[in-house]
Amino acid sequence: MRVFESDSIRNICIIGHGAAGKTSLTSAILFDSGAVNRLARVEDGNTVTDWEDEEIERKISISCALAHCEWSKRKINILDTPGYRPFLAETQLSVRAADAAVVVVDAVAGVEVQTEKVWNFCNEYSLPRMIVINKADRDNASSERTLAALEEAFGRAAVALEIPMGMEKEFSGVISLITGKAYRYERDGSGKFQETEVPAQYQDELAERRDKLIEMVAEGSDALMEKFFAEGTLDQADLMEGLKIGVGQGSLYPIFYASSTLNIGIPQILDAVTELCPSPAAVGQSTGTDPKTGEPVVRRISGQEPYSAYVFKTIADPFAGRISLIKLYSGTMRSDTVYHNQTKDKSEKLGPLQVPQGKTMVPIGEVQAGDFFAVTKLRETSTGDTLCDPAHPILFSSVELPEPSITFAIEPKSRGDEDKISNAMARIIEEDGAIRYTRDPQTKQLLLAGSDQLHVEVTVSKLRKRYGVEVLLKTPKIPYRETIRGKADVQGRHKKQTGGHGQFGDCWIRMEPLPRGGGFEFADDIFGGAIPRNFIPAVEKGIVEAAERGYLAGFPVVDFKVTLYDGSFHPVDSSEMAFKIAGRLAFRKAMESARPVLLEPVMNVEIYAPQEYAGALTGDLSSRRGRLQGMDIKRDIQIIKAQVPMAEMVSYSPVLTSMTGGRGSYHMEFSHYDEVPAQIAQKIIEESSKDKKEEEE
Ligand SMILES: Nc1nc2c(ncn2[C@@H]2O[C@H](COP(=O)(O)OP(=O)(O)O)[C@@H](O)[C@H]2O)c(=O)[nH]1
Ligand SMILES: [Mg+2]
Repeated sequence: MRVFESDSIRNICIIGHGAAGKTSLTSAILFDSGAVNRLARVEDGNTVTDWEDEEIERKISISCALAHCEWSKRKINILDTPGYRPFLAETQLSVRAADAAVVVVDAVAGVEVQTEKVWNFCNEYSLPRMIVINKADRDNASSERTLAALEEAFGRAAVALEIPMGMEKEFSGVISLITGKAYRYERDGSGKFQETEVPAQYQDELAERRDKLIEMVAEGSDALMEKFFAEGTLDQADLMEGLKIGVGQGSLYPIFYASSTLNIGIPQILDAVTELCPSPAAVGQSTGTDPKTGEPVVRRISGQEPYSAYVFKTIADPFAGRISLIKLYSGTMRSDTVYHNQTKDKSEKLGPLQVPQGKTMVPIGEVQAGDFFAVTKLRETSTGDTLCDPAHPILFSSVELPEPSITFAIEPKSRGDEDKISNAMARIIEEDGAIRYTRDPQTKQLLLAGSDQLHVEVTVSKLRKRYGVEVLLKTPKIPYRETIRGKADVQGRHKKQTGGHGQFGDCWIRMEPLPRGGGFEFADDIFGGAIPRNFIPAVEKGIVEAAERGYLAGFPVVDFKVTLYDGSFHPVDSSEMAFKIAGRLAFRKAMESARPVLLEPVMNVEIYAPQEYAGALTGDLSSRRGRLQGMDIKRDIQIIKAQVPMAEMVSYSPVLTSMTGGRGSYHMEFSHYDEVPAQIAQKIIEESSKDKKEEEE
């Protein structure tokens, strides 16, 4: 493997809505550039970048995958990314690492929900973008409609640099506005094409579009504007220069056409990647922070600078172990060398550096600034870490992944597998930071949370296939709680005479509600030694323990205050144990008259869907006891904000999917506890006494 300098490298991520053809485009790129010797297909499960078992089986991209090729003596690093919502965290990681994005849209479907989402990821990093209208060969593919949708979504800056020759079954190639030539392709997947003069029927359109393009490009720079005014046009070199500036500064999103499966239009896209997208050297610098002061630190992307690198992704490979994908920002890195992990403040030896082609690793002795590489079996290093020269410290910012929106309980099929699950989950989380694995302290269930049901199912499938643990997915138990609405003033008295020593404890308590979230308060109001000091904590302990076990339905009692104000004791028979029991008795007696109620967790929910579904969605929410908090519209996407009891949301994900044809998504987080309406509470209480009976039987 050759070593490439930073001006000969392009780092691109291929992003877009699911099924737009990103993996197929990557496959065609690898074939046309000679990196692989066959045009692999998603359907055949043999593409370089959908290499994980889960991806092959489901025929969708789940993780981002790194591949590379050479084109015009440049090395192009390609990150193929998922486009389905449950896996967009991976896409975020890729966008973070790339220097430019190729946004793929389907020529039939146009701009879709996740197209906008991934576009916004690029906005966050001011990433230069080009657009590929793929599937130009499909029935109902339309150039006009797709261009209009792109312009509407992304503005006038989205501008075609090509005219497609025919669409749908007739799609046979492209005409370049830059070269003014036509490229006519074989339709056999070979990628063979002929460069020809532009057919007569396209000549007027070409001239008109080219003039418009030149004018637009000239607007992007003062120097070009002057030339344009002086000569009425721009020559080829100036046009290219202007396009490059426009793409680099994000004022221009050039559009190209392709059929990835018929292998049409790819070389023109690769020319554009190498000529218009910035190399790391052209990007110039990367900003991080000083680990001590938090002040910004700028690092030039150059081999002359001290080394600095960023770990953008980890793969938990069951055979190779942990694989770290790394972008080297500055300096040079070599195989089998000790480097400093600034994030963890530890040194770590990197073994052989490797260049991944999907799952295949090619060893490389050294890597130059701007390039990507992989290294296996790092101990200390995880996704988001910075490696750098400790004498020139810098920390690069990592990606903040979205919080999960759906939670399942998992139960091992065989008892005793819990430790195995914990170990396996720790590894899965290394590669998928959008998964959460916890144990609910109240319900004691193991909880697996992800962005979507599919996300959780894929994780369960990884557990089975990679680590041999089978688990069942269950609806998580709702962590209900109990509280009181009224006050009580009661006595708890424990007296027992067994053989020699008796037991005696006696206390008087007042119980009253606290505001929501108030927890538990205990006040000691004993005067004159009615209960000796050393027994008072025992009374409190008895109450706390009883409150944890619940009164109505076995859920912990919260938000109440107990004041211990009187009692009595026996000089011989009183003990801590006796006062603990007295406390417990007092608690239960107080609950009888303090009007106990059930509390349930209520979630803040945000739902995103096209406007047309707003009515149906809000209707559904009110049937789930939801309270609408507000509506918002962000470009055609309706945002519905509501507060909904958690119990009503556990099965929401599939419902939303079916109600919106997969176009809706939602996010929720815990808001507060609220009283359960009486009728529903009654059912929960009945259920719990049934459960208890079953347990006892
Ligand atoms: N007709 C046609 N089908 C395509 C084209 N590109 C991809 N596909 C098909 O569309 C589906 C999704 O493609 P894939 O590359 O997995 O999309 P991704 O989710 O964006 O990676 C697969 O069945 C592909 O065979 C294309 O240019 N034309
Ligand atoms: Mg894909």
